[in-house]
Amino acid sequence: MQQPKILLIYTGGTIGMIKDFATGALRAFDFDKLLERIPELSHLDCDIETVAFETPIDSSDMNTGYWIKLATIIEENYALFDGFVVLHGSDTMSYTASALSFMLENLAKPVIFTGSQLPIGDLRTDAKENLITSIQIASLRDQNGNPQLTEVGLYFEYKLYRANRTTKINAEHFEAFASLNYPPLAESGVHLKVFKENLLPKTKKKTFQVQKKLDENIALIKLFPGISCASLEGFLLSNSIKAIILETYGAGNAPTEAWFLEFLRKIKEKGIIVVNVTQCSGGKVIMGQYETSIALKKLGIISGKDITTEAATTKLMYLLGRKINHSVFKTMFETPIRGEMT
Ligand code: ASN
Repeated sequence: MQQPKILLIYTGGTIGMIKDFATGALRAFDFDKLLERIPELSHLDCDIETVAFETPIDSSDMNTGYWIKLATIIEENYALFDGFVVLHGSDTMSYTASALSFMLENLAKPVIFTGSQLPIGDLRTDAKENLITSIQIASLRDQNGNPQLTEVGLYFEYKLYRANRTTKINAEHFEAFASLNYPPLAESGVHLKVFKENLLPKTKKKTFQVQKKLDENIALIKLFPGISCASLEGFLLSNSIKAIILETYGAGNAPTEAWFLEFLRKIKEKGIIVVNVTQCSGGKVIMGQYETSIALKKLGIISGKDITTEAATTKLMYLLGRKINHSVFKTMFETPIRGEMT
């Protein structure tokens, strides 16, 4: 059997950064130098080719244009490679990886996102293990020689997660990501263990395609005690916003004050879609469990169930981009399409 072919896509992030001695700040550097620093890559049982963004970016500069660019690189190379590893800054990695999980339709090959907390050149770097194991995961095959993973994953500090279930939870620890509502897909220790029962089932004979229309006209409102009518009024005046994610408390609870419910009623009247997502990193929205969410349910607000804010944001952009009809939008959003909710 031929060795698996893996395409390594470098977008930027700490993994490929060096210290600018003039300012002391970290900045992106040339991708070729990244490979020079990891000679171990040549010992892996796969053929690796690389492609990099012309100007690598800190992931805080990530946007939908870059998502389309990344998806297009995968699309153009899809038939030529058995798996893809995306090197990305950790700050917005969960957003990009979630977006790609929706944009890459009928994916039948692994796309593994990884990065690091310390630059590759740092003595104590976490970059090497993250990169090497991600490539090994992308190379895994089943007994028929087909890719073992057929979804977008995120590998960091010994764990592979379903990408659209992850959130960056720590800016200091090597264990920077968590997936509180879904177990890991694989774990790396002395052995690399894949938990097959947690993987997405393989797509059957449908053609791989990339959805590149994303609608960015969405907003995110995070509730906090003391939130005022004045701070939300602007949303009622906007003519561009098509959907709002409401980050609520606990199991999807919100203030019951008359002004707030009136605000939501007017928002709905304007035809703006509202999705209820919890601020908690674990657990789910159950509208109607508490009195404080009954009104939201009555208003026909969409339940984000146990979706992350990252996945909710990108799923909204994806569904709005597909111009899903309002009458079925709620059902479409509340139904898992890439294993992003339970
Ligand atoms: N600021 C960096 C980024 O997200 C952080 C990192 O990669 N660890 O690009």
